[in-house]
Amino acid sequence: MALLQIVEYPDPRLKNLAQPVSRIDREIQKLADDMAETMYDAPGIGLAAPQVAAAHRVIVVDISENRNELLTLVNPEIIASSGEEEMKEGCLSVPGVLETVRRAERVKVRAQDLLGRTLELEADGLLAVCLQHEIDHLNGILFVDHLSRLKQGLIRRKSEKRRRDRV
Ligand code: K1U
Ligand code: ZN
Repeated sequence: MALLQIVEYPDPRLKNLAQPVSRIDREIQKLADDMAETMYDAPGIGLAAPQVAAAHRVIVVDISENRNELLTLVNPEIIASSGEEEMKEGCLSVPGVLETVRRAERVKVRAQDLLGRTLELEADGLLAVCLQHEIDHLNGILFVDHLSRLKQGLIRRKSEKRRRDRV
């Protein structure tokens, strides 16, 4: 397994639409393994392939306290949602920023596992929020895109300064 570099906002690669996975081969399995290692190391509760510069529709999620309930989803899609909820979110691609985002309270997600089996899962609370956040990444949407233009401008400037100061 290997640690991957996380792409940071406002890198334009985060705006790209990730492509559906047509065959779950060794490359996809290795990507998923490396993404899980990268998520646990960060640490984070989720990670989407575009965040490690891979344009595939793959996400990993683990919201468990003991960090031992890994969910790896290929081609995940939200097939039903209901309610509304506001929660504070962070993003490994937007370090140092925590903002409240309004999303659906409950979601039903259809996806494939790494063996290509189709699964459906229903989620609420933090898992529902995390799944929506990660599936947004596959569609080139960041949590900052859910905020006001004013906040987006402030976060963009903060992120650009952070990148400049690091070089
Ligand atoms: O996709 C990402 O950037 C990962 C992100 C997921 C997420 C967090 C909060 C709400 C929705 C989605 C993170 O994991 S940010 C880090 C984080 O939340 C965390 C880190 C360590 C322990 C607990 C949480
Ligand atoms: Zn994120």
